Amino acid sequence: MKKIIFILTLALVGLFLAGPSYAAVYNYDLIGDGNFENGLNSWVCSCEGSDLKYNPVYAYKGDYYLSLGNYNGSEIIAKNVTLPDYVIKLDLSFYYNFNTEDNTGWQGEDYFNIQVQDVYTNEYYINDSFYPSDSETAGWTRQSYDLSSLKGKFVAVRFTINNDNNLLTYVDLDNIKLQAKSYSIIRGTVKNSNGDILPGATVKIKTVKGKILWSGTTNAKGKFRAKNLKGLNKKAKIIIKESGSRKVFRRKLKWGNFYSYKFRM
Ligand SMILES: [Ca+2]
Ligand SMILES: [Ca+2]
Repeated sequence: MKKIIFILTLALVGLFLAGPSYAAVYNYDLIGDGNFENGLNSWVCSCEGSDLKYNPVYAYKGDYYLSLGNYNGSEIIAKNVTLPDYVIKLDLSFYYNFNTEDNTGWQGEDYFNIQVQDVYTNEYYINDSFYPSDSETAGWTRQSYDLSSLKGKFVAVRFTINNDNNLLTYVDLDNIKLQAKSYSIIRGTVKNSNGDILPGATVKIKTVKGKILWSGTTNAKGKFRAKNLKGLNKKAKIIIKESGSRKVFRRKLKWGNFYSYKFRM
């Protein structure tokens, strides 16, 4: 019995140590409460509780959002995040609504700034500012940054709004996410028009521009499993050939997803 428990423990520790690096597919958020639905305790914030606004109609997601700025000085919200070294894709994204009275065209002291900074070396990987002269957004606007090259680093993600003493600027923020994503998998079953499974069918998965992402054949059960697929902003082409017939299917392919499709020739 002891031996069995020991082996089970080893297996569990092994699973834990392996972590998501061996998991087939994952897509999860590293920020935590970027939706501001549970207060500001998980953030470092040089702001005020009153900056957290309740408005289920206006909030981009949920009931709350954060409104920074609108007074003489700067307000900052930040969080340190460990970026795992095993991930394939890292995407920082958020929704913001930039409002300003200071539309003078002068790029001065009113600005909205986004930083991703190395906690150890202080190097800035992202240091991006929006000014009143860049004009207001007409409602919630999505902004995103590809942080894939930063895997394994420990970074501060920081949003700052600065104002001078007249003509105020503020930014509403919601739905901040830092998604860690794997490659994707497409599992397919190929059948002919009669509904019979088709073993040995050739399958090629390509980008719309024709670059091959995966190729293989269906097994004895007419199934294939395409692994390690890069995410695309467009649909992928899935080209299936079997005894003289050829058919092209188009299916969406994002990062970190498991897709299961049936294909009828
Ligand atoms: Ca929210
Ligand atoms: Ca101003």
